[in-house]
Amino acid sequence: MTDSLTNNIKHLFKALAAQGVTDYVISPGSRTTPIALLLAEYATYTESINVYVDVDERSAAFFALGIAKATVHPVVLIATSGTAIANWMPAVVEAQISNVPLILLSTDRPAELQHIGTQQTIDQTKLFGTQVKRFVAITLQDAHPDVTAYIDYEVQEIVRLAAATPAGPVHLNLPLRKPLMPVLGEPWPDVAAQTNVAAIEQIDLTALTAMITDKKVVILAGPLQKTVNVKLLQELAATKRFPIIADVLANVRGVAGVVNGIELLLQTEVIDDTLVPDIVIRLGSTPVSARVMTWVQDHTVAQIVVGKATVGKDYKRQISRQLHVDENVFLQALLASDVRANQEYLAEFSALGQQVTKLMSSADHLNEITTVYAMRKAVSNSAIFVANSMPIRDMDNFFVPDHAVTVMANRGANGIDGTESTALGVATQFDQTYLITGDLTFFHDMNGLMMAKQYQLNLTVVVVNNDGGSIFSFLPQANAKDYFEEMFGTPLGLNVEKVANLYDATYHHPHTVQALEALIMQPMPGLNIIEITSDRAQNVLDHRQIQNELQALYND
Ligand SMILES: Cc1ncc(C[n+]2csc(CCOP(=O)(O)OP(=O)(O)O)c2C)c(N)n1
Repeated sequence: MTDSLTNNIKHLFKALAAQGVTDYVISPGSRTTPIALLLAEYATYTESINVYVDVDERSAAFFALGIAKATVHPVVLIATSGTAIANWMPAVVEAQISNVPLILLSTDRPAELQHIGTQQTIDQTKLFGTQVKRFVAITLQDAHPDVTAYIDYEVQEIVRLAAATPAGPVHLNLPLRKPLMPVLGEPWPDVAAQTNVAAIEQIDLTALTAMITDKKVVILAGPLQKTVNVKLLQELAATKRFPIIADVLANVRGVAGVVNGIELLLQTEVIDDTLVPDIVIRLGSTPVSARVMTWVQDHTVAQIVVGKATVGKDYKRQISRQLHVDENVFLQALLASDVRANQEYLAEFSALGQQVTKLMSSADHLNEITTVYAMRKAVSNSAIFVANSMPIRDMDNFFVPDHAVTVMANRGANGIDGTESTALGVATQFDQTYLITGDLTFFHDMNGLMMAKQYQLNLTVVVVNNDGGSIFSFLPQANAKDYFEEMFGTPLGLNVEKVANLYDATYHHPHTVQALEALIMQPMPGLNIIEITSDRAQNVLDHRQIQNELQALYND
């Protein structure tokens, strides 16, 4: 006969399913026993349920983050009590800032074993503090029908809350008393779905369109959630002809009127004051380019910020007007309006972005810049996950895709941790995924690579190996020559090929742009690691050279 533990856990899973949750990432442990066994049973008879087992909780959390980023749907994490769940923290922080829905199910010792020296027992109450949208403790071994009804209700509410804009993580702590074995092979209950109906939003843009017509208006598209329909944004560039300064994570590049390389253009001072906009319309979260935000601030440009998760997120405090509306509703209203852009302005502005691309197409030496440029050859409909440090900055300047691809990164807290794991989480949702990363970032989460083999995921990792952190060579501490290498450069001297062998990856080491592009442009099954040998000092010179070339184009 089914006991209360088994029955309540089944209700927990069925309540999650009632809200459309399908993906679970679980790490092994004893306290999770009834949850793990019933999840395995549930997945056996339910095709839509995907269970991933990852023995490293830090990687598991980033893997779940990757799935949730790619699906824009809550993903469940499950782990045992103690330090296991504390390992989730970095991914939880990233999810909180970048608005990714995660459902954290931590198992715990019961109340009578807390604070009295019990093994593997830590205080899990509100462990993630302000990083989660809600903390709830649920007792699963109480036979009272109210408890089961509460699980049906509250678990569905928790899923709704995680996904509600701005999305983010929620934490359910599950204290469990021994015996922990559930009853297997019994029928499962049905749980009725709670229906959530969102109001249909509208926005009146009469005042705004009058304000912006014929003005020098720029749309600044920062990193955008996958829920934003970038086709609307591209249509806006094509039909209304507003220039769009597009962050690499806006996924809107490759269309006329869309400008890339804003950081480089501002750094080289090739944008003169006649091109300063009257008004900036900003969508998406904080752009990769820090200079573009300073530029808007320095010229006291009026800034209109659109999007429920974006409003209130202007660290330059330059916002003139905030539109608390879904980005798609705004874009549709702007497309339907009779607003006109200043046509000369578009022509002058988009010529700038083309200059950066023109420079790239003549570069033929394999280095860090031409490596990110080669990523444009990524196969159609693939995903490119970009590591922090120099890869995201170089991609932001130089990447314009040849085909439709989805570019993602962990740009909430900008950590160099969990990178392979997030990329592999993304890889569960794409036929082909790429990761472009520096070597320190690569070694930081190399354990995450084991999931590629476990689940036959197709990931091509491009490791730019300059033996250390090259970003610091661009910063003032590079002048502290006596201490720089030890404290910032931090060369590890590790062997990428041996890592490839450890994780059964196919290793490649191209030495020319053509050889790299030939690898990138074809789908590659399984785990592939492409090492690009670089040099930190040379990388600084390469960046200076391209800045000089860009300036020379304008001085001619
Ligand atoms: C978890 C975490 N630790 C430390 C940092 C600080 N940090 C930023 S970039 C960087 C170096 C990264 O080196 P690498 O991955 O080799 O990339 P490169 O700088 O060479 O492009 C470090 C340590 C961080 N952002 N996140």
